Amino acid sequence: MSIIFSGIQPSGNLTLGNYLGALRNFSKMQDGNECYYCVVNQHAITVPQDPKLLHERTRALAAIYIASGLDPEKSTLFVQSEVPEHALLGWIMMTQSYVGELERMTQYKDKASKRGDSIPAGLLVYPPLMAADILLYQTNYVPVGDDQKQHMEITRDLAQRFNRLYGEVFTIPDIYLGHDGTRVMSLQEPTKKMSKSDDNTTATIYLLDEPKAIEKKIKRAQTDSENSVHYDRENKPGISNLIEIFSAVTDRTHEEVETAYAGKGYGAFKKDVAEAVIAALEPIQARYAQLVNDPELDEILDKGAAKAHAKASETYEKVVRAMGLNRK
Ligand code: AQP
Repeated sequence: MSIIFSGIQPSGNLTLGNYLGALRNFSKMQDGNECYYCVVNQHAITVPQDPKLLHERTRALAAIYIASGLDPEKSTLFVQSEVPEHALLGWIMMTQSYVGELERMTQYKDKASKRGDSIPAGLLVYPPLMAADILLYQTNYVPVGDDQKQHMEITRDLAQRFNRLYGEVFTIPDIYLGHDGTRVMSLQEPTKKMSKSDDNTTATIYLLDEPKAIEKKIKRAQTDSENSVHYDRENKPGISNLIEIFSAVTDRTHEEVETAYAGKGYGAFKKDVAEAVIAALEPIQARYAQLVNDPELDEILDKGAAKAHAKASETYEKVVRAMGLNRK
């Protein structure tokens, strides 16, 4: 049995990238493992958020977790801000981090470059908070998309640094990557990842998009002029992205997809990609609609926060003692 932790920010409407890269792996791991899945709302406030929207999206994200197959009887589902040890250990991990290593993070550089002179300090210290999230549960595996590799490396570095200085407190976690869909790209700029905060909404498939919208976005997805369904990430990023999406939702290899569409052209392929994505999202959307306003969701999150707190406080207590922060 392994301990699994992962989180998603309620910083926008969830995308097909969040689903294929992260969410759908969560439910696959819940049998035989001890799983903690978190709505990381304290990460979301590393950039400004509208309080009303943040509140709504936190609840919506929890409902999407369950709608995507997470079983609250098997996994612990909770909201980050309701387990205070995340912020407490987050501060301690910040004190163990170097400004230079934080400034080298690609996500920090990307997000900071869009904010002129007013770069929130929270963007810089995002990785030590993420490290705290993971280390509190003595996590073995973290299912995340490929874009989080660098943050996972710094998490491991911080854990190893801490253990060297203060004794063996933390388990060193490993990243868990699925197969296809670990980096779903923008439909309009396929060299950039699909992101919930992209201003161009035609570039992104949202999990709650209507079938018509999905069809339209895939039809308009940027490809090339060759009209040949062939996987080549470097030279044909648009069509390769669609092949990856199609492979991921239909459980087929790239080769099988290439063979099936040999000589068929992009129009027919895009139509089938859209149908497959719509079919994959339909049951999630139906379950989400039932759950989002159900008081049962609050019960699940209350129980989840209590269970997560019980586990997190054990680790936090060890950290406090190891560092001499205890009085008695
Ligand atoms: N395009 C993607 N392909 C595969 N996986 C992805 N993930 C995100 N985008 C893709 C995975 O989703 C999980 C949750 O991500 P997050 O909420 O922590 O934020 P993020 O990675 O920064 O995702 P976004 O959509 O780009 O959010 P914003 O725009 O708010 O920054 C992670 O496991 C991530 O790998």
